Amino acid sequence: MQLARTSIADHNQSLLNSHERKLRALTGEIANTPDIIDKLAAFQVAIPSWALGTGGTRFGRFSGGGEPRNLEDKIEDIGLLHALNRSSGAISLHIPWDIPQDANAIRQLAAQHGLKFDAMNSNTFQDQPGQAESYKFGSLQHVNKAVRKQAIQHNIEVIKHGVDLGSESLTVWLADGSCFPGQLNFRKAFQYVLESLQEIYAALPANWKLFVEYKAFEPNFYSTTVGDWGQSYLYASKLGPKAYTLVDLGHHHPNANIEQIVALLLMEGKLGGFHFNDSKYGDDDLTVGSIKPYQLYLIFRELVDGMDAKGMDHTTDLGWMIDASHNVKDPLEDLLQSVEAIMIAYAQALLADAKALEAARESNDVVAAQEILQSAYRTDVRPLVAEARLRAGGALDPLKLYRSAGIRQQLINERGTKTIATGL
Ligand SMILES: [Mn+2]
Repeated sequence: MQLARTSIADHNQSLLNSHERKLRALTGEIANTPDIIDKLAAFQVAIPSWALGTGGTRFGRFSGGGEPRNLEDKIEDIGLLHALNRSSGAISLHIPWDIPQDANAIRQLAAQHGLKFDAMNSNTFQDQPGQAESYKFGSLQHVNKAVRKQAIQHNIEVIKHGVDLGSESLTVWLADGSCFPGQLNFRKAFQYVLESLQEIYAALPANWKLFVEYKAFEPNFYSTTVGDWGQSYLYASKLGPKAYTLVDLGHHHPNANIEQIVALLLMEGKLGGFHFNDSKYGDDDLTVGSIKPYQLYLIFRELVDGMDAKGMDHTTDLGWMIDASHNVKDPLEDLLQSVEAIMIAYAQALLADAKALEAARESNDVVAAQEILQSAYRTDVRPLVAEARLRAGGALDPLKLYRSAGIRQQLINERGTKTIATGL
């Protein structure tokens, strides 16, 4: 289904007076709102194809109705999100869950919805039917060369699918590691992964980037072979200029200072991509900004600061993607909430007075530094985010329109109540 332009226009008309009143109050207070609104309107976050179906846990999965049945449906769902918020203009695919039967047709369909193909994701954390070798004891780290070869070949296949679709990056996340002390020779595992990544790196087209994603634990619980940003940085540095670290917010030990990690990776020119989600305990993959919105803001502050220090383009120089999934919300509503949380944190980060903050630091005025940071965080920037959406042709209140237009019911009518999206 496609959202009629008239329904967005009618919705916006009904909220316009109230919106303009709130916006005027903000623009009267803040000097650089035109610049902030332009940056917000340009910012795009990729939606992962696996987040469009209801996620599950180790214990069960409770599917919702009208879930996408295939890649075409997934693109249509992201097209709906993008029509509503104008900030979801890219899709991140997972292979083998989303292998396109006809890459040209898929490319055209995505273009019709104004969508680009963001990073491709490989999968060596599961065995697929008919696969010769098993990943039970790892993939790129495996002691058996035949297993490593199979995993390398799979990643090269993923690059080929990505080239056909116009993607320009590959994200490698490995489940490799060990569950028990003594199981693994750490140095050998590192070397095998490095050599395997080198073969994958050699297959990258000239304009491509390789993102090495780290994760501290799970599914292995004693060691992970790309376990933290230091290890990822080590791989990325040894691989070469096209390799970068990818930070997933949920892949750290509890209370890790992610904003500091981000600042240093940016300083070294090795931050490539970002996976947004939120968590209370581990890799909970909850809605962005639902648990720790202040941390999200602090991370964005470092992102903006670090990118500005290097003259980077906020929209295009890093890969921005949501990586979340859970089992109690309508996935499309959840994604609208996540994108909104990202835009709010970005707007607050743009709002913070960087010059005054630096001056406070230079004079060791700890109190002033905190006041400057928190003053931006405590500003209700939602009218700025809504204004950016309005100017880009989106809805003033995407979630409200999604509900009032009965989009989920229409999807159920089209696709049925018992559809199950491919993926986890
Ligand atoms: Mn991730």
